[in-house]
Amino acid sequence: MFEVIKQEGRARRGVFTCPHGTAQTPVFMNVGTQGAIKGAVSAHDLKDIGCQIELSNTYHLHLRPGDKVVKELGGLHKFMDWNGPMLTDSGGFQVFSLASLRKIKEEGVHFSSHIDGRKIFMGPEESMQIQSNLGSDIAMAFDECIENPAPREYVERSIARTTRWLERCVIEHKRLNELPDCVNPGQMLFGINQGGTYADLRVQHMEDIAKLDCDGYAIGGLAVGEPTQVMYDIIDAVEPHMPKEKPRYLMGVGTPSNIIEAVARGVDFFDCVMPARNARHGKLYTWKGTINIKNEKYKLDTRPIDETCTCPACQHFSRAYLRHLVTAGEMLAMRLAVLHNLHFYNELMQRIRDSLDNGTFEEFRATYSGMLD
Ligand code: PRF
Ligand code: ZN
Repeated sequence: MFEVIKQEGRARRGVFTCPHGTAQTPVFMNVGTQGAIKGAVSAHDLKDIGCQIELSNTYHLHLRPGDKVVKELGGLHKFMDWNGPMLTDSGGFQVFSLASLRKIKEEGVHFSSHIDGRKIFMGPEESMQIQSNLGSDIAMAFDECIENPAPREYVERSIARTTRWLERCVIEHKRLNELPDCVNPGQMLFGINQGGTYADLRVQHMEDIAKLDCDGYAIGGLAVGEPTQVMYDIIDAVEPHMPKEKPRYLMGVGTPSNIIEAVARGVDFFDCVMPARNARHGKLYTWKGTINIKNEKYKLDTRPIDETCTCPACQHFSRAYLRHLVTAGEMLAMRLAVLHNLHFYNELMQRIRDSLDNGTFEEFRATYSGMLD
């Protein structure tokens, strides 16, 4: 269930409810690709850094340990001990970004595992079955994420197929939810909009998939090679055609500025590996911009990463100590940096929500958009 409780321009403040609880939107989903957050962060840590929705990947968990194993162990919530809302991506993106020897056919995608080269087939039905076995609260449709730029003719054929795949997803998803041994019978299904950088194809595809009455809709195929302004223009074009009463999710985006700009254009859900990946490279977020903790100038800096931050790293440790841990190659450095950056993203969303509640989102946007990259 989703309810928009307040609006400022096109920006929406909402409340989303699913079988494992409620999330306040706009929301950032924290990425735990294979049942853990990269950087030695567990689901318990997620609670401490303000995470509302955890995101896992169909593709990774299907390869290892196997979704049937996870089902036998009671589902992914129980397996990783996260009892809050959870979304699983369909594999439609990971297959395209990680797997090799890929062949796209009408029935689905044939590919080789990036772990051991084993030949695997995944189509809409398989993706729904895997996500059903994992027992997430939100399953994502099986789609083709087209890299930008792509020829118009290719995009036309691809989105027609992605629509047919969605029709198959809807049927299989319904069938699975009704099985007596279903892990999470209340699992929802979100459709995914594609169409490359062609605004008219994006709109046409959105109109086609809106007819299938999914529980929410995502914009996929952005932040995959196109300039930032093109991404904003595509969101501007598609948004008016997305159902108003359903959540909207911009997949795999992005920097804090990208998120603020997408909220301004009516997006409710986000996810991105960027904060965790940046943390592992020493790039840390502060409300005055990013810093690189490896820099010599932090050698004697006794301040926390950000003086206003309440994360586990900033509450106890100095920049000097963190820099030392990074330089010495200690694993703790990675863990503290990831906790800080994820906390920063969750706090960013909290501040966006507060500004929407207070009717000051446009002021917030003017202050921080463009400043936080
Ligand atoms: N499709 C799916 N997952 C995704 C994407 C997509 O297009 C993207 C694109 N930024 C990220 N994750 N299924
Ligand atoms: Zn911090």
